[in-house]
Amino acid sequence: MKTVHTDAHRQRASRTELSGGELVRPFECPERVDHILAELTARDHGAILAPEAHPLDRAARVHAPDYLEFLRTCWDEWQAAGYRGEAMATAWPSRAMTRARPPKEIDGRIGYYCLASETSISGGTYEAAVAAADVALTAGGLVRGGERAAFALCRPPGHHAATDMFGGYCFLNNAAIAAQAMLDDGAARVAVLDVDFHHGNGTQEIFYARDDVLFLSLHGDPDAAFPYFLGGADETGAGAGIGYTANYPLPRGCSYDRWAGALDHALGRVRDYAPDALVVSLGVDTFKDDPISFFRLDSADFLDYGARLAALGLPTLFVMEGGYAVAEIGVNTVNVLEGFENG
Ligand code: OKP
Ligand code: ZN
Repeated sequence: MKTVHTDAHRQRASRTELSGGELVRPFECPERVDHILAELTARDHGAILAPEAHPLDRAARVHAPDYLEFLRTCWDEWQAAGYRGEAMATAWPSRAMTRARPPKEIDGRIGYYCLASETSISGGTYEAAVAAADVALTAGGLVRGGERAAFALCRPPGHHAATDMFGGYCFLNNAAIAAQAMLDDGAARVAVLDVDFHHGNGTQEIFYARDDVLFLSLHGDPDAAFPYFLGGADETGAGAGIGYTANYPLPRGCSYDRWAGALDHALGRVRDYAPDALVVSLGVDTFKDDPISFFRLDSADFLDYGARLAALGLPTLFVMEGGYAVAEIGVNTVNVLEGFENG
């Protein structure tokens, strides 16, 4: 399987994440990619290609133009305002303050576009996010062009990014951008299966009222896990999209047996939908030693579920999302891809 990758991700090198009331070095760090690349190379997984640049219109198919402009200019405006730290939101339109329109001042504007304040914006964040979208689009193009599967080694991740909101380490929704591009390039239906530990709230929001994308997510129950405010089993779509969202919230300590049972159910839904392609939001933070998650998958389980994905027989685009047990992220990620190829 071919991998698409670029060093441009290194420009996303924020120093601060708000975690437990402290500013810590972000869990979502550049070394994550180094470990995945090392494992791809050690196991001779396949060619590693550079992405092609795509026009921003591709991202604008799922993101609002004013949001893209905010991302592009945020860091410069933050610095121009004289703030010394990285750009972080501290106030936003909430249930009690419903004036939901972007203020002029960047300190307020960042709140309008932010859904979770752990994530700071720093120099190079926008450029890295655009490069990650290019990675997903290029790998998606390979799949549309007839490859059985391709791996988009995206960083920063994307699945929490909504139409006009960033957070949860995500800025542009790489998987949604790639899925939309497949539709725009002729696919009739695409399924997006999100196996990251966290609910793919952004992807769900983007496609919630549509029947041309089936969105399915297995994740930590939002009663107990980020992103907390979306991801319930009762969210099944709206309007024309009713029945085209499926959530599988799972409890703390979830074993592979239980997780794989939910996966098999989701795969049955994908099969019935008969899409032209499958996009997998591939986070490996379901691993037992992940520092911010609470499932119990071990490294061999990733091989096993890779094979289950392959059994669908669909053209498949893997898009990298989370995974914060940095030393094991390479083995776990490549296990999914290898399990798929040998499956
Ligand atoms: C991004 B992806 C840590 C709290 C972390 C944000 C998690 C974002 C996960 N103290 N909250 O889905 O892997
Ligand atoms: Zn995650």
